[in-house]
Amino acid sequence: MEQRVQNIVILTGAGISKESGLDTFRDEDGIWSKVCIEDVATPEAFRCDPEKVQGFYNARRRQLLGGNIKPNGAHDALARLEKEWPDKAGGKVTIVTQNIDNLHEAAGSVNLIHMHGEILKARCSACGGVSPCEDDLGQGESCPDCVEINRLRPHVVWFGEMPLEMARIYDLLEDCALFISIGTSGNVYPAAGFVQHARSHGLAHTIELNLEPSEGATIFAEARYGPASDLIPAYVVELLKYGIAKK
Ligand code: BJW
Repeated sequence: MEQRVQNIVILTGAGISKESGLDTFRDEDGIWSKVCIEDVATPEAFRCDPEKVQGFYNARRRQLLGGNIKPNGAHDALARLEKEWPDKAGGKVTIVTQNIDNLHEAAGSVNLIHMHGEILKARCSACGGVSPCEDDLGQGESCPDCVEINRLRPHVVWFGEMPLEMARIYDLLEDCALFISIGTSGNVYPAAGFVQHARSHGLAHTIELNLEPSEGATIFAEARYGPASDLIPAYVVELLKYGIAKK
C-alpha cells in the first residue's frame, strides 16, 4: 500500500531565540516588562509617536546585527530536519515563525514563513513595497520603490493588523501529519489557535516543546518541557530515527 507523505508544520516563538541572546516578550525579564505593548506594538502607537516606535525597533535591529546573536542548537536542528525529513518520510517541513529575527534562515532553514514580519525589512505605507533594511529607520528616508519620503515603517505585524500568509498557513495545517509548537506562550492569536486547527481539520499529531506549559498546553497530544537547545536537537534525532511516534 502506498504510504501517505508526512508533512510537518513547526510553529516557533520567542523562546527558541532566548538562548541566542534575544529576550522573549512575556517572561519575567521579557520585553513587555520594560516597555508597554500599546506604546510600541500597535498602529495607533506608530501614528501618535513614530519616533518612539522606530527607536524601539531600531534598537532591536542593531542588537540583532551587532555580531553576538547567532542561531543556537534548536535552530540548527530544525534546519537539519528540513533537509533530512523528505528522504525519511517523503514529506515537507515548514517553519511558521512568529519571530521577526533572522535566526532560522541563518541556520539554513528555507521553507519558512514569517507570520509577524521581519525586522530586517522595511515596508512603505504608501505603496506597500517591502525592501531590505539594515539601518535605522526614522525621518527622511525615501521608499526605494515609489520614492515617497517618510513613509517607511518596520515590516512587522502589530496588534490589530492581519498576520502574513494566513491562507497558506491554514492550508499547511490542514495537510500536516505533525504539528510542533516551540517556545511560544500561546497568548497571541491567531498563532495560539493553530494547534486546535491542526487537530480538528486533519489527523495531525500535536506536540508542545517549551520551557513551561503554555496557555494552550492541554490541547496538545504530547508535551516536553525544558530549554529549546536541549529539547529540539534530541527530538529531531528521535524523529529522524523512529518517525512520528504518537504517544
Ligand atoms: C522558552 C525558553 C527557552 C523561554 N526554551 N522555551 C481576544 C481574543 C482573541 C484574540 C484577540 C483578542 N483581542 C485581540 C485579539 C487579537 C490579537 C491577540 O491575540 N491579542 C491577545 C493578546 C489577546 N492578535 C492580533 O491582533 C493579531 N492580528 C490579528 O488577530 O488579526 C486579525 C484581525 C485584524 C484586524 C481586524 C480583525 C482581525 C496580530 C498579533 C501581532 C503580534 N505582534 C507581536 C509583535 C511583533 C513584532 C515584534 O516582535 O515586536 O508579535 S506581539 C509579540 O507576541 C510578538 C510575538 O511574535 C508574539 C508571541 O509571543 P511569543 O513568541 O509567544 O513569546 P512569549 O514571550 O509570549 O513566550 C515565550 C515562551 O517561550 C514562553 O512560554 C517561555 O516559557 C518560553 N521560553 N525561554 C524554550 N530557552
